[in-house]
Amino acid sequence: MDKKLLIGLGASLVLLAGGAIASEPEERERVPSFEELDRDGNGYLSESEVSGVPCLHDNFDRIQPENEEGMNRQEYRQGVAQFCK
Ligand SMILES: [Ca+2]
Repeated sequence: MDKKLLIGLGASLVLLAGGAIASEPEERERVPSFEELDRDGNGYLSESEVSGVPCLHDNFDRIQPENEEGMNRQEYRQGVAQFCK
């Protein structure tokens, strides 16, 4: 088997695996709790702390945290209700 064919097969497998992950509904709907996300425990979620939650991270500016440290518990709840459906 030549190298190009092997590379092509490998790329197809990666695409297939990616599609399987993207269509997994449980992964998309589960949003970690405030406590899980607040890694440094300062009571605010920074942009980097929500980086694993696209619905919050992508809308970080729209959720508009009042505090420079990030969004507080109430802003987190509103953000989840509004953007993580
Ligand atoms: Ca924090």
